[in-house]
Amino acid sequence: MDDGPDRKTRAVTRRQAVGVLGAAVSAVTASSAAAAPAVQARLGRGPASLLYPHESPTRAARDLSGLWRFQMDPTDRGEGDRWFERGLPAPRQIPVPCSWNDLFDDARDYFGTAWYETEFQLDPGWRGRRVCLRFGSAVYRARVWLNGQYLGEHVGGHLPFAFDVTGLAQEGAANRLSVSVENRPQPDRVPAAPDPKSPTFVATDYPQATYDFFPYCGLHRPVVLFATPDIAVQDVTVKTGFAGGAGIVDVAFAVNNDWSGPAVLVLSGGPSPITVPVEVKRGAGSAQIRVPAVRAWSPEDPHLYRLNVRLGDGKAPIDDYPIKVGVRTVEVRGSEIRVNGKPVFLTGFGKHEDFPMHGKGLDLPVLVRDFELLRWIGANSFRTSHYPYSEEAMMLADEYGFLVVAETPGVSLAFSEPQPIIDARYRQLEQALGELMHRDKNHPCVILWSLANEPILKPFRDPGPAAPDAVEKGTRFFERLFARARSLDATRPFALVSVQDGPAEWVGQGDVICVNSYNGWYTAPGNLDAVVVKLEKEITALRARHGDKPMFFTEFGADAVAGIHAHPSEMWSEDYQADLIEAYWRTLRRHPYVVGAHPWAFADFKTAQSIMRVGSLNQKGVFTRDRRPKLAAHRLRGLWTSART
Ligand code: BDP
Repeated sequence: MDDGPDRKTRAVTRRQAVGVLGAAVSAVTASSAAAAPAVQARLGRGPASLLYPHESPTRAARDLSGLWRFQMDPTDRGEGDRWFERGLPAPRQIPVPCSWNDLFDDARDYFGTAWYETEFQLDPGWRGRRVCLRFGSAVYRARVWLNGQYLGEHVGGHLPFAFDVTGLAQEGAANRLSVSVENRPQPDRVPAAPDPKSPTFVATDYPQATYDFFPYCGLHRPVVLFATPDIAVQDVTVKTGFAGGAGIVDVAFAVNNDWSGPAVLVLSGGPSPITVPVEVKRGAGSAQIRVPAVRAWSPEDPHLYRLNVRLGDGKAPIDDYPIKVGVRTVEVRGSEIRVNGKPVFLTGFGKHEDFPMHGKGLDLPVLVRDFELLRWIGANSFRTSHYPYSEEAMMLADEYGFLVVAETPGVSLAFSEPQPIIDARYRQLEQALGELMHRDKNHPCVILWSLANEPILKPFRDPGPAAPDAVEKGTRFFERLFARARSLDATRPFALVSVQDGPAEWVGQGDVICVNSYNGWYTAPGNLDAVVVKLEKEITALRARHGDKPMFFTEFGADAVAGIHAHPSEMWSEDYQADLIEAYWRTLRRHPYVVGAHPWAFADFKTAQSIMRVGSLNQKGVFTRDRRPKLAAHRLRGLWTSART
């Protein structure tokens, strides 16, 4: 069941068994890392870089998005029958990227293995270059073959993985790419599914998940083929700050193959480009760039500089990797979150990647429209609830100047299960956290890492008691996770998002106290008068427990079915939703140490079927699923664009 260490062993064994170790391939994922070193050592190029495949004079990329062949494999016979060699026996067409669930009637509630297959030609202009294959996200586990040869696998959705396919992808012939993807509900995954064999299991939803969104699956983000020189920039880390009126940009980068030699950093976007030479030693280079009269990145002026990391001594670079840089600082000071030294108040929402037909597939028009609507309503921020969003979303947030709370897929972790299950989840979550922080470390928009959403003592719908040591188990889990996270980034604060009344020992480990609070809905439903009284009590209790740490209400709200109205307002009406959100807003704004208010949610989104979710939708969106404003959207716009802080 555990996708962790076992999987690694299996990957190695399998590779040896089918004799592909001689192939020029290397898989670069934590889960397949064990398979890679032998191959990498011989190639000397190291693992494929996970940097976003931007093009430059030395780099080219080809998006393989489009219609692929697709076949479900409910009995898991595809590998045994060598579909990766023979081709899919009875395929239909599927768009990539996209979830499969909304496309085919028989696939909506299908979470088992499904195969994707396509062919591509290699650009003759890429001859002699290193060629890699990169997946933006596959939910949940993907296994990949090229021309019948196994490349490796990646476990966990929402994060990129890549393979070196130099020499294996051939010029002058069709190259067949085969991918198997599965998203089986399992208790030891993150997010987890409840164990139907547990004596306390009660099915309340279909499909039964532990979290409140539909478990869409498939190849959700672009699959890209990209070419680089053999010696290339492998990774870049940018940290920014200020010294007087100047900006400080610290750049550290890695070059593969332990390369040593001259390089140059070029920062443009100011009055004139700034060039700093660097001596790369054994694959590592670093330098500081001073930017006089810097234009800081901020929500009001999201200015982005462009940094080029160029290997070589000048004219014709060996490699050139471009990245955008926003110069800004973020810190928690007393009860404030400060950006560039100034306190910010976060207005915005928790969102979802969710749209009819596409499911969780990357949809650029929806992304742009969402950001336009966030601007229209007066939001300056959002949370990537409850998993990492696309890299395109993060790049666009840099451009729009949104402040982003970047969240891991650690939603609804429960701590009454046996320790081996908790340990397996820990391993998976630590892997996802590392991959997320590595992917998003250079985005100025990311101002806070959220390690988890609503960890709980026992699953919500489990009628039994929580394990007596559940609090302690969770405390240990989060101590380890926070320590790991803090060791990876010293420039941003960390938090976990707690559910109303969640253990103080868990949320208290964060630098910001993030709380989801549902007075007027799950507690005191329908009673608007009680909302403010209960909320005030909650705020007082949190303050007493957590001292002067900033407090951030990351969720509150009510379902509203668009078109239902009531006066006096009542549950499920647009009026009630608007009134409840306004009551929260006015109450929260009375407390100077509350630094953010994010109504849940930005837009209605698809869920499992249940008696709680009309139309299989969570309707707490202030926009409908097709992005039409409800009354609450207009109300918020009034509050947020006049009461700007
Ligand atoms: C919160 C969860 C969120 C749910 C929301 C709700 O964080 O994912 O969608 O409740 O029930 O507890 O609407």
